[in-house]
Amino acid sequence: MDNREIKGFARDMGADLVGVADLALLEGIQTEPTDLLKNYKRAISIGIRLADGVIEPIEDRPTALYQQHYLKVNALLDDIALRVSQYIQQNKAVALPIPASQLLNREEWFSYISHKAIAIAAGIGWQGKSLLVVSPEYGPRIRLVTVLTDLSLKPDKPIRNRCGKCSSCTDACPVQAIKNVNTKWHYSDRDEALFFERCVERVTKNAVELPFIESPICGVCIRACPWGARKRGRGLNGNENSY
Ligand code: B12
Repeated sequence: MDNREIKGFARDMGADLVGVADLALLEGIQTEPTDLLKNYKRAISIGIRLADGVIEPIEDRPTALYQQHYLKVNALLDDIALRVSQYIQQNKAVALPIPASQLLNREEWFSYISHKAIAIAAGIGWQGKSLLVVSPEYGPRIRLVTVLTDLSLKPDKPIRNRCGKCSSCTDACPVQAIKNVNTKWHYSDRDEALFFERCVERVTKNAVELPFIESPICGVCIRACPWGARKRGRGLNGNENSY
C-alpha cells in the first residue's frame, strides 16, 4: 500500500489534509504510555478544515455554534482515523488510531501524543506563534487526528515557518497569553510561546461560565490568523497583504 492509496482513501472519507510523518523525527517526544511509538514507523496526520461560517463570528469568546462544530469535527476525525486503520489492517499492516481530543490529564493537560507535533513533522503546516498548526491552505482553521502505522510509507517533508512579523493572534488573545515569539521548527515547550496558565484559565472558565459551552475551548487565535482568512482573499483588516 502506498502514499497515493492511503491519502486518497482518507480524502474519500472526508479528510481535507493528509500527510505522512517519519517517526524518527519525533524521537523523545512526550507520549502516554512512554513506549506508545514502539511498534510504529510512520504517523498519518489527517486534518479537517473548519467552516469559515462558524469561525468568523467568534470575537472574544467561543460561540454555541463553535461548540457544536468542535464536537462534530472531532467525531468525524475519529471516524476517518478508524476507517483508515481498518483499511490498513485489511492490508495486513498494523494501525493505531489516536483519538482527536481525548484528554488524559487535566492538571498537566496532555493526551496520548501531540497531533500538532505529528502534523508539523508530516508537513501539514508550521507551528504558529499561537502554538497551533498553521496550514498554508486553511491557516489554523483545521482540527487534527493521527493514525500510527508500521507501513513503510514515504514521509512528507516539514515546511518552513511563515508567521514572520505578524502578531494578529497575539493582539487578539483576550488574556494576552501569546508571547509573540517566533520559532523556525517547533517550540521546545509550551511556555516558550505561551503564558500557558492564562490560556488554560480562560478556556476552563469558558466551559464553566458561558452558556452552551461545555468543552475547554476558545477559538479566538484560530479566528485571528490571517492565513485562515487568506483563502477568501483578505486579511483580517480587509487588506489583502495584511499578513
Ligand atoms: C491538552 C490540549 C489542550 C490544553 C492545553 C493546550 C496545549 N497547548 O497543550 C488546552 C485545554 C489549554 C487546549 C487549548 C486549545 N486547544 Co487543544 N488540545 C489539547 C490536546 C487534547 C492534547 C495536547 C497535548 O497533549 N499537549 C501536550 C504538550 C506537551 O504537547 P504540545 O504542546 O502539543 O507539543 C509539545 C511537543 O510535542 C513538542 N513539539 C511540538 N511540535 C513538535 C514537532 C516536532 C517535530 C517535535 C520533535 C516536537 C514537537 O513541543 C511541545 C512542547 O513540549 C490536543 C489533541 C492532541 N492529542 O494533540 C488538542 C489540540 C492541540 N487543541 C487544539 C485546539 C484548536 C485548541 C484551542 C484553540 C481550543 C479550541 N478548540 O478552541 C486552544 C489553543 C491553545 C493554544 N494556543 O495552545 C487542536 C489544535 C489544532 C491546530 N490547528 O493546531 C488540537 C490538536 C486538537 C485537534 N484534534 O485538532 N488544548
